[in-house]
Amino acid sequence: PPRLNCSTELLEGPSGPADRAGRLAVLSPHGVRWTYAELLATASRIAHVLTEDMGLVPGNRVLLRGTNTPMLVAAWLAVIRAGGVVVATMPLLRAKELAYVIDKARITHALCETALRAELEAARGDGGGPRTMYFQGGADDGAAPDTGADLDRAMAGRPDRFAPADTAASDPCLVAFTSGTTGMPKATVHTHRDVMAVCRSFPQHVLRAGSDDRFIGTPSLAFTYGLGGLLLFPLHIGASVVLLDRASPPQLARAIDEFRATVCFSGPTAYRAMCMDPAPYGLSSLRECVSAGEPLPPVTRKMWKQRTGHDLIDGLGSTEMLHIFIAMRGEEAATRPGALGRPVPGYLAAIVDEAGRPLPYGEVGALAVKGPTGCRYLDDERQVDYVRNGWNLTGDACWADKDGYLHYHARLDDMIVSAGYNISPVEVEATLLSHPAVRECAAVAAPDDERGTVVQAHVVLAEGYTPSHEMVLELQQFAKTEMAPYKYPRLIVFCAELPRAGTGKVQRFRLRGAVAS
Ligand code: 3SK
Repeated sequence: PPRLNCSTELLEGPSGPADRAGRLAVLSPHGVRWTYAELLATASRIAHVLTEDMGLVPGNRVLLRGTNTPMLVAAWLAVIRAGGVVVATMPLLRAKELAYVIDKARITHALCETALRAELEAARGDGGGPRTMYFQGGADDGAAPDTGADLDRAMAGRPDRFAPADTAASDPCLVAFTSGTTGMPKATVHTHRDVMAVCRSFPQHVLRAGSDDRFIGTPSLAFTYGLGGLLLFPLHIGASVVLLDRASPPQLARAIDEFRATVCFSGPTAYRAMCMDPAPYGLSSLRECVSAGEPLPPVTRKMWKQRTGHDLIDGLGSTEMLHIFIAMRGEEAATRPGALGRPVPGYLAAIVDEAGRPLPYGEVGALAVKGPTGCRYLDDERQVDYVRNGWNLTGDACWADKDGYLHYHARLDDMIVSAGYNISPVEVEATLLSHPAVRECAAVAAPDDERGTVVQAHVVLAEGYTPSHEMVLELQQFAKTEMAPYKYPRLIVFCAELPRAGTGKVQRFRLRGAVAS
């Protein structure tokens, strides 16, 4: 419809609030268990504070800063219900990065978890910055109330209904920042209609979930992968979601067991770590597990199947497109080894050359996608590089087979060209990960006088293995027997961990130029 406030569909469902009022909506390991009626009441109270105490008017941009908690979900819905635009930020952001967001997105208001206030206050500086209120994060575990939580106090006694702002479907409701894996994050703008479009594409056509499901996962709600998987998709179908403010792989595994979660959204590194963890957490409640954010190595898919009996759904998405636009269910993976999947219904994909011409099947080129959630950058001249003739160039290099399955090659920025060979870091990483000594790894190009660049692998060793010259030789020998030898990592760096953005994605630009063993 031309008039649409997406908070209404998310909070009330297609047939009104009475239909789902008593069902559980959000839960947390700190004891919160809100029904849909309680979530609607909390979001409504926050919307009253935003408009009546903080002076929010439709179109204002509101920075949200918090870990994944029921209160953050309520704040997200409240801003949109009041006609504001949510600008959610990663909890790990420092003052300088927050100041960039405040300036770039022209933030007028902010809602922040009390535990994360220091960096936001530093970003606001003496000039005051956005009008800000603080909340406690929704803990209900008997902890003493935080005296700094002025939002929690202001909400008390406010009406538990708030008439949603009369917004157009094409009005912006979200400004999402890209993860900054290559440098300065870009701001992407999404509308109420975009939000409903992602709820009706991947979850309806690929994920098989219903109102009895219980969602759980690791990505921050500030990353659009987490926003979809842990807020939009469960609420849209009236299911429940467990929100983890801390979500290391062991914490995730414990919570899956404790809450009997059925649908999980996470990334390859966490799935792999849960497989390697000797703790005997039962993961038997899980039915549907989605992996995105980073390419899924075939060995991780295999390990997960052995550990849980379930196939992973692999997806490729982007902040620019809001959520997943190419995906494959695990059952298909058996007959399509190595494939990434096909366009999610609603989206089209093409592999094109530099001039935007379609390439023949089998040839690696730039991935272009078209769909209902296409990208609009906020004040950014890079728009012309990213969107051409209505097609979004995602920055990924892929190839397509004759049946329309896409195969991932690399991020275009990350491709390694060595002695004239095009090498995919994804393939090098997948190979090294199939060696038992390798827990995590990332391959990048390192300068080399003779070959231009060579493959440099950064390796986190699994427990029980130690860095040594012999280990370098063993991994190199292994790589040469598993792949065409020109792809083997001529340089190997051992490290304790890989540098990652708040989304969990490896920040390869920080690995380039590292000194090898
Ligand atoms: O950036 C990504 O990898 C991603 C994946 C799935 C959904 C959304 C995003 C941003």
